[in-house]
Amino acid sequence: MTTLTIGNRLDDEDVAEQSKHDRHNCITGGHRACQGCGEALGARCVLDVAHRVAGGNIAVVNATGCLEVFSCVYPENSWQVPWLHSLFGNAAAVATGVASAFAISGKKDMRVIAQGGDGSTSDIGLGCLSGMFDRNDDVLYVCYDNQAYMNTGVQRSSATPILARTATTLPTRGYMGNTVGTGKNLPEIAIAHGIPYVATASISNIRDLEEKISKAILRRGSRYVHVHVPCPLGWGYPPSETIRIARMAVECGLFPLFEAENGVVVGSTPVDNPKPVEEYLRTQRRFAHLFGKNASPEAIETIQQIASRNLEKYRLSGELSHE
Ligand SMILES: Cc1ncc(C[n+]2csc(CCOP(=O)(O)OP(=O)(O)O)c2C)c(N)n1
Ligand code: SF4
Ligand SMILES: [Mg+2]
Repeated sequence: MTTLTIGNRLDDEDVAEQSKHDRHNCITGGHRACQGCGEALGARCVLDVAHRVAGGNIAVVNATGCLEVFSCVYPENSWQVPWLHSLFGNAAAVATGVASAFAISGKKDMRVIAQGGDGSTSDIGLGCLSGMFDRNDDVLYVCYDNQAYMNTGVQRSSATPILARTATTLPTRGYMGNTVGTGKNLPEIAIAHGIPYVATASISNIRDLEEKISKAILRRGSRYVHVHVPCPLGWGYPPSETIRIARMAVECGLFPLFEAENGVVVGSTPVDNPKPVEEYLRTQRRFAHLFGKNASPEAIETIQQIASRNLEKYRLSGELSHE
């Protein structure tokens, strides 16, 4: 059964979970995310479809970060699923414990989801996450990547793009923002562990995101999904642009969409006529110093090379793609 909003002309099985009138609504409205928050939308899409596919048998462990802070300011709480706040760095370890507790008490249908921002996932929580992958613990870990520590005031994380301005990478004379040659690629690190399932997803492609989560939630062992979630406050753009900016990141090759199983990339979403990265960079104040009177074509070219390498590496128009 569908609502009378967008998608109501489609058959039931083709309708996105978010268009169904009986979606579980795991995160109710009334929370305190900023207007246009990509992370709030991403988490809602992930959890509603996971809840459907797992027949309601999900429990969620959440690292400290915007998602946790905006959703549960005491005494209020937006969560409509069993939900546990861990520390900033240990969501993967806590989730492992929760999964073990369900297994030991015979609740074999329960699926555990751990979720955190890019800071908790790629920096302080990476040790716990790597341990979880190493043991192949039965948890789906979802990283909502807004490319900085947003909750504490937009500090750099190891997922912050090179040359971006953050509160701790302020461009000054002779310094163009986040240093070229730094950073980590979390999906690649996850793939290197050889875990059963790894995927990247974007809130600009909700069907693809829902498909990947539907697949990931039903598998056993460690699974990792990395979701690109633009942040209007930290990136410096109007809230109404969140989806367009997320889409542009995919369309220029800076955020490739792919899936991997047991350490091998098995599919990717093709990009027809990739856009120049400049179009994407110009939409956000965090890159404004690369344009204007101190324009740096070399810096833009450096970022373009990353996008071009991604397009080639993940064969976004080649034989591995889904088309
Ligand atoms: C051990 C520890 N260090 C620092 C903090 C402060 N802190 C809370 S959230 C956060 C940043 C979260 O960044 P990220 O994981 O990217 O999530 P986002 O807020 O961007 O969604 C920090 C530094 C903390 N809670 N615990
Ligand atoms: S700062 Fe960014 S991630 Fe945090 S609630 Fe606002 S828009 Fe969302
Ligand atoms: Mg973040």
